[in-house]
Amino acid sequence: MTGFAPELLETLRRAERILISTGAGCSAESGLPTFRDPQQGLWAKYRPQDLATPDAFARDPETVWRWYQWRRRVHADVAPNAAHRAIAAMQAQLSGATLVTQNVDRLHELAGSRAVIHLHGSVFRNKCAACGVPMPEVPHDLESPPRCDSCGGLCRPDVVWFGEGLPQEEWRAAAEAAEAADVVLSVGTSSTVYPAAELPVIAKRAGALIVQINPAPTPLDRVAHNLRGPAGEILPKLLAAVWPSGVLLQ
Ligand code: BJW
Ligand code: ZN
Repeated sequence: MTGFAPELLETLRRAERILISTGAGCSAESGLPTFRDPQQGLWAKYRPQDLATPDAFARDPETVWRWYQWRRRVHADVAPNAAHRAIAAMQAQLSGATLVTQNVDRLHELAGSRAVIHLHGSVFRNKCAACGVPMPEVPHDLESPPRCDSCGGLCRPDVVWFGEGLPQEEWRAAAEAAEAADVVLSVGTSSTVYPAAELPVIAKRAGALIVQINPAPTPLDRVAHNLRGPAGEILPKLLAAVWPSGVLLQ
């Protein structure tokens, strides 16, 4: 007895294409704060309009840079958790599994996931704020943003801020995978940030089953099969129930 509905397990076993879509909750058990938790969330302590918009960077690049340097130091110290490992094992089990994440960490890659589609960029990458050219990683204690060799513009993290478009190729691949999916696993996202929150909607419209793994309710609840609880507990159990031969990578 796994506690999962038998029809859910059967649909997952039969699925040829699964879209796994993750958010900050997937990395919470690694020790990274989410954004919208009322106590511990980043947006409970900092104002997104002061730190995560192009205007904020134009007004006060040093403050924004230092905040991301602090985030880099935090991210560099954490390791993947059981949820990341279960997702990597699912990908190894099913060639038709696509992994798309809003997370700017690299924990899926460290857990062994391949071809991760990053919708909101990476906190570790840099680019020029003026001309967009990629810039090299710098020590995480550098206090001020370096200048671009090509145009003299300021260096910024290669993440997607509010009001900025998502990387086109990544968004196209994610939307295509949503159209084609038999099942979407939505893991640890509040499903409030667009256009990422559109993915399960696109998939549902095209006939997919939406499975949500989250300890708290979200706007996705009414269209999803809801598995309430931490991803690091639920995903390994789901993996074992659907694919008993699925090997958890260490
Ligand atoms: C667990 C757990 C455990 C906890 N296990 N679960 C349509 C309608 C309304 C607004 C818009 C719209 N279209 C666009 C917008 C505007 C805006 C937007 O969506 N605003 C809404 C907030 C209202 N979107 C944008 O601006 C986007 N760009 C865009 O649309 O461009 C088009 C355009 C451009 C120019 C001109 C015209 C059009 C860009 C959005 C970029 C988001 N950026 C951030 C920051 C990234 C960099 C950084 O890290 O600093 O991305 S904001 C932040 O939110 C971050 C995340 O990726 C994103 C999503 O958050 P996520 O992952 O869902 O985290 P939380 O904290 O919200 O939720 C965590 C969940 O985990 C919770 O549910 C917990 O319960 C759960 N949980 N423990 C499982 N153990
Ligand atoms: Zn430049």
